[in-house]
Amino acid sequence: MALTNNKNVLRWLDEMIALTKPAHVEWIDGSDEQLQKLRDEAISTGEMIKLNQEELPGCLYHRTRPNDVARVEDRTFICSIKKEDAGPTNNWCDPQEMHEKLHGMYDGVMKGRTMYVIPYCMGPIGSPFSKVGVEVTDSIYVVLNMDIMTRMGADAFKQLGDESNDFVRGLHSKADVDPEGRYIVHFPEENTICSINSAYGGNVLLGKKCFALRIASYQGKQEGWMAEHMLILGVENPQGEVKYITAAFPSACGKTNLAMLIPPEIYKEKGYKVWTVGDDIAWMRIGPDGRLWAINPENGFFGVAPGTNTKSNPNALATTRKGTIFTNVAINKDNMTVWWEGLDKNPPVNAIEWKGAEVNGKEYTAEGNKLAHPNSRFTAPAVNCPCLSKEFDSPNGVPVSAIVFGGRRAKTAPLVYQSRSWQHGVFVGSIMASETTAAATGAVGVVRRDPMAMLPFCGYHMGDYWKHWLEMGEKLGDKAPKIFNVNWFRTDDEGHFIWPGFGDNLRVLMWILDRCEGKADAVETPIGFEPKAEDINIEGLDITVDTIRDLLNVDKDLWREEAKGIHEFYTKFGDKLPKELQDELATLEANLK
Ligand code: OXD
Ligand code: MN
Repeated sequence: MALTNNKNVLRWLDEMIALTKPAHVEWIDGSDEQLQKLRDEAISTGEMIKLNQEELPGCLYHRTRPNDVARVEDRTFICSIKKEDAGPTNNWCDPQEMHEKLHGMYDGVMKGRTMYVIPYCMGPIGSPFSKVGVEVTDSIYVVLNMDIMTRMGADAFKQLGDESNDFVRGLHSKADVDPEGRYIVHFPEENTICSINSAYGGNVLLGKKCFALRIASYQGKQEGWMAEHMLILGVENPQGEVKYITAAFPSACGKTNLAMLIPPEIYKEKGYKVWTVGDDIAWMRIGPDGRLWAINPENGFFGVAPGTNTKSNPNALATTRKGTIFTNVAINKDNMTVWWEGLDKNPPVNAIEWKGAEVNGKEYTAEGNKLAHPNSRFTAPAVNCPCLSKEFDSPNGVPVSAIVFGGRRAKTAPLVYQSRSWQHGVFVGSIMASETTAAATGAVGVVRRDPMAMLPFCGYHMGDYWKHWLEMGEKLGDKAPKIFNVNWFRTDDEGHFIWPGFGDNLRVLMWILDRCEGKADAVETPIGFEPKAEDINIEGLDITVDTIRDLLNVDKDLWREEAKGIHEFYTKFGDKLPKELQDELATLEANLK
């Protein structure tokens, strides 16, 4: 029975049924009973594997095809009506042409299968920030993941109401999981996403990257708000006041670790705490008080498993101990628990590696093979997180004091610096870059520019996106959050990381928050304001003030090279590059003379 009377939903659904021709249609109401039935069915067909229910209650395992293990940027399209609206950093195709192509591929694709109709809400139900999507899919794996990652079920239709047409249409079919026919397509002007021939997380959980970043960034531009690839965390001081920071880093720079960090002993003793609001996406609006407020539109964490352990991120590990779906990690066959590289130094002897082969895990890894795929994942409910913020479900979100950008740079970027203004901060975000981790062997890696960590996720022209950032800054005026850049990844001449990172990153966040409250000094450098070395608290650390001085050093020669790289990058954007950013680049160059 239909879960809504909304004619816009019903009309679209009729079209999807006529196109894909499923044998059955099942509305997902999100009830425990329905989800249990789907879990049982997926276990009986082998789509999901039941893990040890004593050690990992409610946890399931799923393995994808070896050709289907990550997001596919080269098959991801933004089909705006005008090519220039997609910009030079997105694949584009004419919407009509793409619809025709996809139509042929979706025609009858669900014959003999069940179509699941998933209503879901990104953001807390009842929040003015929240938006509704409907995903139809032929995959139970998608239904069970969407249950964890979103507010899924009948309540989402309450949020939408009976008349509204403001919902994102998502059509997914795993089809034959054929990489040649794999497409992840966004039609921003039609509020529509089409995904076909993949059954892997980021390509098929359409609420996440596809909606909450690509479509939502476009909506934000139209409606005056921002959808960003940012974590949200709160730092509580001993007086019980909590200040919030959002931070954007390219994929694989430790966003989940920072979002869940455990304060160093000296801060813990004094009563400091860190609270997680989100680890990947922030939707931000100007509140009635004129400040910028953020929500996490998601309801769970889709985290990279390898490298997660009791030291790097005990909170994430604890979050995965119940009600979690593991994808492409390894299984310990003796007790049906999970394992991945970096969990501990004890790979299971009787292991099932991620592709499904039974191997001696100790020998297999000793030969240099990986038991878990490097992009294997956990899908874990946010409520499991020991440090989940009590504001997680707050309809108004949290007020943002600071926005932090960062990347992985072996030499160029200092540990931390502050932008001179919002406009300069937009420049700092626009020049974000990361180096490939060849840096670990001493060689400086290849620089990949990833402005605001949004390069693969901005649903429109990056030049227009920067303009939108500048306009938001104008509206915020002196209530705008302060903008910073951090780099945890500077290396010494042997290629070793100098800064301890992980929980100790709080020491840098403390300077950032002190700056926001006017409590800390700064020194001016060619690239922005830096802390005085003595103002980064190193109590209890094995490093000296001189090391901090080194970490803050701005090498003018390297920055002159950097400026050349920025010029080159900026030329891509032609006359859509805001003049303000051109001016900021000129200022940087003048400062480096
Ligand atoms: C992610 C990513 O999966 O950024 O979050 O790639
Ligand atoms: Mn991400």
